Amino acid sequence: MASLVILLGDQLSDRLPAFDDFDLDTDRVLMAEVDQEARYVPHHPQKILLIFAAMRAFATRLEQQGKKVIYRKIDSTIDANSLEDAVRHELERRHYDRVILTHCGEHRLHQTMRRWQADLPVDEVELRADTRFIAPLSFFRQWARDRKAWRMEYFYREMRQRTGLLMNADGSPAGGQWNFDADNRRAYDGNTPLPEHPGFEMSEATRTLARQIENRFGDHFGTLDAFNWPTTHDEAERLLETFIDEALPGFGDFQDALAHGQPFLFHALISSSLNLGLLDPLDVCRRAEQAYRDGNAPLNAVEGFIRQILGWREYVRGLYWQLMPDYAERNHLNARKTLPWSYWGGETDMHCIREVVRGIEQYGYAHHIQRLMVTGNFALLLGVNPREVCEWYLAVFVDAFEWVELPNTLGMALHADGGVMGSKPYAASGRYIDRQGDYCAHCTYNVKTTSEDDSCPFNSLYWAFLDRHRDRFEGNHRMKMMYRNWDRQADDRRAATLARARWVRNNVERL
Ligand code: FAD
Ligand code: DLZ
Ligand code: SF4
Repeated sequence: MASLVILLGDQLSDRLPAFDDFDLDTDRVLMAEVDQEARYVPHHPQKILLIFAAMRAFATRLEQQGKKVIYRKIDSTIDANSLEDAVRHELERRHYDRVILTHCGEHRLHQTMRRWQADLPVDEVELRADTRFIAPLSFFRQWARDRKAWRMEYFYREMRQRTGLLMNADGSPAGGQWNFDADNRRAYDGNTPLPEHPGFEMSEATRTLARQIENRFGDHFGTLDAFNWPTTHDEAERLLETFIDEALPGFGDFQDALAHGQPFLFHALISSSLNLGLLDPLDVCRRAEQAYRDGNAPLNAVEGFIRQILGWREYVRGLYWQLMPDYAERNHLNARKTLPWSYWGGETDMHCIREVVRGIEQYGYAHHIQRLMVTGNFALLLGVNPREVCEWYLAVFVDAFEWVELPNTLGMALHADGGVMGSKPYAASGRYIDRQGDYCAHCTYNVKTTSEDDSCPFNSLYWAFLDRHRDRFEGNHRMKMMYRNWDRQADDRRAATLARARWVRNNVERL
């Protein structure tokens, strides 16, 4: 029985069940760099380079294990625009009894693959689980079925119990508390030394690939010059090790910080490695826990870090597969505006937007608070249509795959799911951004005022957002205080705020 195992660019793990019964004599692996996957949104050139370089390195690793790999490079002479073309071409070239797939990370491709059983000239198409997650999809499904309201915090507690991570022998959480979120909100003090991230040397072959990508996808937003993402399991391991030794102790305190000229702060930069399969999430969590048990990192840092992976990352994946495809269509706040040009690098005087977008252009990266409270918050307050915002997030980050991008963008940042991801929108004025760091000190806008010509655009937009959606949010007990503050203001002051917000919304390209 000859099998053809299809491996996608974000499935680079040899521990997948797709390899369980791999026969070195008869079976083959197919990997293909294809235009369609690189173009269905205009992916950042660093994302394309990362995926292709990692795929090539992984193919070599499989060959070293004795597996036969058919690898289609992007400049291959075979006319294969899509993954389906590449599979079909191989099935026409050689006889196989069976095609083996791994559950992919996106509904679009999942639907296509489900059709392959009927469409492809092969007897059997078998879809196997993606076991690179800590919670199987069936676990989330059961968990979700048992409750009316889903909250990450409760899912996370079950995951802690299930894995034993940061648990005492008596079943209580380490430190007597499940969550140290309140200890994760300091602005960066400028004194705590910042970690140094390892540099990854590009091979000559990767340099050549970079030039090809430049030529082929040069019209996509983003530059390649500062590319420094791990493309192999060993490099990802080095990145993780450095993070745990140097940055994890500061991760807790400064998790929500924003600092001018510092795109990485104490963040791990491991999301692309996790999502591609170069790191294993449970192993990452265990390593962080060990740092706490050894007295090398404080609990607020380790719990905060583990919560992101064991909690948020697993939760959004479960939620995505539970709610797709309808989830992608949601637009609870009826947001219709188009994305400002500044998100694609267009000129703006808003320092926070400029700084975050410049970081994305250079690295294909922004940390969580930049994504949520700067670019996400601004799109939410402006009322930009979720589809456009989601496409932007999917395109510009090296770690973006729809299973993780969509719930974070549509749900967490835009509240377009009506409160599935979060019980209240993450709407904030410029005061929040000012409190978390020094962006505002570098800005021509005045973060202290609301309705002047030079007032921070976030300020008036924030109040106008509350005003516009009063019917939806006034009854939310977590937002009562905000409405009280708004209602307490004098009528003429509120009118001036709304007038400024109207101007901002109508003149976004002039900000
Ligand atoms: P750290 O801050 O060091 O965190 C460690 C790890 O925790 C991350 O590598 C990641 O795997 C996990 N994690 C943290 N927060 C989340 C979260 N909210 N959801 C899922 N996992 C999380 N993450 C992606 O991997 N891909 C995306 O496309 C993506 N899109 C996002 C869009 C928006 C609007 C927002 C608000 C967040 C998004 N995130 C996404 C989550 C998070 O911002 C990134 O995982 C993180 O910034 C990656 O950098 P890091 O590895 O330095 O993370
Ligand atoms: C994102 C991406 C890109 C840019 N290119 C490829 C590719 O050429 N071949 C491939 O197998 N996968 C690629 N990917 C990753 C897929 O788009 C990804 O597997 C799906 O979006 C599901 O997560
Ligand atoms: Fe951003 Fe407003 Fe601060 Fe300027 S003043 S950096 S626009 S929050």
